[in-house]
Amino acid sequence: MLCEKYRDFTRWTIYQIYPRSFMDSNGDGIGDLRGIINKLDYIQDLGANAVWLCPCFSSPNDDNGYDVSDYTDIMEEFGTMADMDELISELHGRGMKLILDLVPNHTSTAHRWFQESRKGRDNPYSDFYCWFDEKPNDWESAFGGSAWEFDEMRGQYYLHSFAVSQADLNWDNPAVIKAMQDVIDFWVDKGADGFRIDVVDSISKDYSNNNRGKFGPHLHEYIRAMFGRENVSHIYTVGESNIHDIDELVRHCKADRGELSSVFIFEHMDCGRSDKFTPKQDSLKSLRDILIYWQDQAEKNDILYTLFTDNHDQPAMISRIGNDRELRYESATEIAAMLYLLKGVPFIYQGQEIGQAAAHYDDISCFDDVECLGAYRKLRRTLSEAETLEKVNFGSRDNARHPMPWDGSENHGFTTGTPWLLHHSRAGEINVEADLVSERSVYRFYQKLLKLRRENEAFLDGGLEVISRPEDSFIVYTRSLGDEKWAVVCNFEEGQEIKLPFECEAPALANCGRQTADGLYAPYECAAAKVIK
Ligand code: TEU
Ligand code: CA
Repeated sequence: MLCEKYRDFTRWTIYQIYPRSFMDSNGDGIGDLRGIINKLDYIQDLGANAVWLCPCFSSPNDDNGYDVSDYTDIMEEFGTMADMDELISELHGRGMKLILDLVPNHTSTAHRWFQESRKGRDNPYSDFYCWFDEKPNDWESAFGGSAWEFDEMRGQYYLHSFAVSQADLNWDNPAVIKAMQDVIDFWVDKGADGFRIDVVDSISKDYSNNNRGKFGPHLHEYIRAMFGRENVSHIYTVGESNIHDIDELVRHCKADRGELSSVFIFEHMDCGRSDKFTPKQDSLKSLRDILIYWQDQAEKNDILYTLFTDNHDQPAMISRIGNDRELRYESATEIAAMLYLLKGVPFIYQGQEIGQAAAHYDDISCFDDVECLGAYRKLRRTLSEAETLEKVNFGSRDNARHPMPWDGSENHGFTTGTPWLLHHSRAGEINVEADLVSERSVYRFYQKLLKLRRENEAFLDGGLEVISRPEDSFIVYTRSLGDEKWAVVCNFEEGQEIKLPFECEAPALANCGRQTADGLYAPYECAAAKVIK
């Protein structure tokens, strides 16, 4: 049984915004806070009651905000602190929550702390970063090349697990912990209801392992230092972490640990794979099996699970395992039905609700992502331009970061200027306006799905029974609470009809407009129906 606090979090539906690409209000081609304020109706109408903003703090934008230069100020391009205050009060006025993206592992080298730190070994910031006379190991940065950079001014090497301009903080220094506690308190006092914590697995380093020091010896102590404090005990936290085993998950987010409320499990994503630029054979079946495995583990251990398939680092799931052409609507709705009727906290990445497909660019000059540009240079040494572009197109994070297409006009209602990143080549076909008037609207399906989930406790807190077997190319599961029982069906394949082993009412949710209760589910159909007996 989930504890009371976690049960409440299952009532949150979190809409993830990549602010740079969501909505531009002033024509500079870059999304901003005012743009988000202007689109809150759209988010609320969908059925989301919380938003997670990717970093919106001051930053030189080498990694689009994940290189913070001031944690308590707003990125100039996104607006002002007054805009943020307004966004918070607009959200709270609607009964919605705000989740901020906290980046505790590293700062931009433009941050004042780093600028002071590099000056010498005896100032208050000297030990804020991971400085060494000699490289203690040969770690590689996640974005390619050595993770160690020699700084002429200081005369030492510093660690950067990501870009050269993202210096890792030294959490073994109590002053760093205090500084990050102050950042958290600043935002909680302002009204933040929670945080997504970037690469939280990396804050305590073990310099002797070859996993870029992840899961170091003081990890749990440091997480508790952030979130185990009374004044923040009410907030929701979700850690980004490369956890693969259940015991580690339990140590992170069992309620009595005073650490995190939840963690993103990435096993169904390409995240953390050594070669993310080579497509992997995923399918709806493999997604199903991984989801069910973790759902089951979470249930047995009273863990609050996170329900997500898309984010700003990954190609759209419908492009990876579905068919984003002929079966785009079916893929989008089947994945949603299978996922969001499980137990946990739903996360929806901007554009997912209109069946957004991964983007594709024809020329390397169209890309922006620091990671993929590094990969391009490396791959290009051994591959042809065409082969390299194909890989970059598959793995680039830009294919989830293109501007949100609001309509079919030239700049798709995102900006009156020139967008910072090219629109998706299919934005004329896949956009909000077109989706909303379509008979096969993904948005409307999401709306119904989220409403169903909200209005029936069985989906929030009910037990799960999986009826389909691993060899089936469909999923059937039930969620039940007391006398109430719901069946969820997703048929993954052409040429097969599914008959349920029990009788149901006409589906309350279906992706094919069916109203009848003949109990037969057609190819690519997904539905949720109340079980009669
Ligand atoms: O990503 C961290 C992470 O685990 C990487 O493996 C990430 O998946 C990377 O994009 C590999 O493709 C987080 C953020 O989500 C990402 O946007 C940031 O660039 C990164 O941290 C550094 O802050
Ligand atoms: Ca703007």
